[in-house]
Amino acid sequence: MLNRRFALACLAISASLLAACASASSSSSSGSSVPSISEPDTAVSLATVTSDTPASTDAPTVATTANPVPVTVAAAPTPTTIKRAAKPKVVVTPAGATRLHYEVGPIDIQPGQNTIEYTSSIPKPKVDGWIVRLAPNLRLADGSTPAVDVIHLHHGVWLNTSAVDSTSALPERFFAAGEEKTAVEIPAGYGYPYKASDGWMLNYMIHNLWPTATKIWIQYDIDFIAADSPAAVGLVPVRPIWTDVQNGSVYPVFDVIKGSGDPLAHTYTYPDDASSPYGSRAPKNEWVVDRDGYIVATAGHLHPGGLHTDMWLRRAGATPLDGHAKTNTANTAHLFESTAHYWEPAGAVSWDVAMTATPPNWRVAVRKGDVLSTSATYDSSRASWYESMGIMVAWMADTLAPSDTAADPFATAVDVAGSLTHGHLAENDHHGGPFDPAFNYVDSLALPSQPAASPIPISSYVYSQGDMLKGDPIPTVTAGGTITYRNDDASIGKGQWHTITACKAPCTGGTGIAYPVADADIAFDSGQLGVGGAPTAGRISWTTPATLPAGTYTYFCRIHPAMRGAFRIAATP
Ligand SMILES: [Cu+2]
Repeated sequence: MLNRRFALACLAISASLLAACASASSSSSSGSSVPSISEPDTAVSLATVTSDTPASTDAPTVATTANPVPVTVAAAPTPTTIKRAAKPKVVVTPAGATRLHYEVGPIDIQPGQNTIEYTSSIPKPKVDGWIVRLAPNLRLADGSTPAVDVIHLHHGVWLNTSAVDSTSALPERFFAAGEEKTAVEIPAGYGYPYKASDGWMLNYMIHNLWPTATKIWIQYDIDFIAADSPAAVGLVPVRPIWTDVQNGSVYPVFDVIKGSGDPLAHTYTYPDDASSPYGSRAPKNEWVVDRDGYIVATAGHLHPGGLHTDMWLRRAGATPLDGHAKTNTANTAHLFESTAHYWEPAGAVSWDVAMTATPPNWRVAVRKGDVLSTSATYDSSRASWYESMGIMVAWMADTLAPSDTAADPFATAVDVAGSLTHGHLAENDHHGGPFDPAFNYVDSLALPSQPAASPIPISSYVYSQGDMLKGDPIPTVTAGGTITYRNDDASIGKGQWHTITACKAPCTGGTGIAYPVADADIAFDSGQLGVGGAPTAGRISWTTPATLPAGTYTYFCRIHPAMRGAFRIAATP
């Protein structure tokens, strides 16, 4: 009971106890405390320019171009204990490039935050030049990388407001990452041209899984070749081609329901397996190539449960190659599969994953009028995956670099295996699942019933009836009846949005990046109860389906997965 009280206090009352909860339930430093140390020199206020590292950017120097020596990265995202066979890229700073380290922050993160935010400007290089690699991360005030089950980057999109995006009526989206922390590498001989006068902004969604405030810094390392550097001579410009199964949407997501999709493969591919994914509108996952050119690189972004994203090319009248075409789709070549490699011991259920990117010599010739598209495939045997994404950003050039050759994907198979963009990350090591003594969840199946309140409020991160940390009787209605939940935390601050999401009973394991998941055989999900635009449901209440058969149903909050509860449908009054 002490444990239960302790945990309840964690969830409901005390920020200082919460810090203890978070660190007790996490194997690495938690995001819940803000040490009173002075900030590092590079950290300045939001939306101002931090220092470049090294400071020589304004007058760039190139160590050597005659005998370039790859420099092993010191400031790369947290490395790297490889637990299983995998071959992540050896990350080196390309010849002639300088690694510039930038941070946006401190960003004040409110308890339980899961909001989409924008900055009007972010730090960027001070001189004209070329970007050849980008890698993201987060850090806390003490410099540590937060554990992913404590706080993480749901997604970040870097936008160039001085250019128009090629595939959507938006500023040019030139880099995106989520908690899979995909690094983008543009192959040797190419670069993304950059002007110091370009405007940059950042769209980011930081997910705080615990009800405690903190501060966070978004970090990004840019490998940069200054325009007046000898290494810049002859570089071929590339532009970002953003493909996305929900391209142009403010919050480009879709749901994968357990058991849906291909019944043999136990996978769900969006949009292929969705019924009317785009209604009567043009498919959002397609882009008509606007001029002849060459795709020189791509990599994918997806969420837990995701298995791979794929890039396809459709060409009128072309004959696809056997084994390298899209099933049941004429004239379509498979360009690349970005594969999710899970270090997660439980499999494809967490952020303990890295994506593959195209190999350095991969070049594909495309023609004006070809249709480039993407799809995303998720596992649908283990769980439902709500608010999932499928994005592939490609880099396209008008001409090839000297001595490069490109393949016609209808003449030569180009869907070769990729290489991982990074190795295992230590911040993904708290998996959850086994009993956690700090959170003594009650087995709801063994508890008696009580009449369900109407509605059942959710307040201070507690389901007022049936919360598993309270162990009180289970709110119950007779079959055919419904139970309504109301989120009374929804309007606190910028919004504290809870869900009621089915997990397999008893759903009492410790919280981590791999537990709980929406693995109940009868799936239900309330959406994020709040009124705040995406990602909220636009309402603070949710009612259980009247069709649920008799039984005891356990659920969790997808946003704050330490929140657990249960309700019951009785066969007879
Ligand atoms: Cu919640």
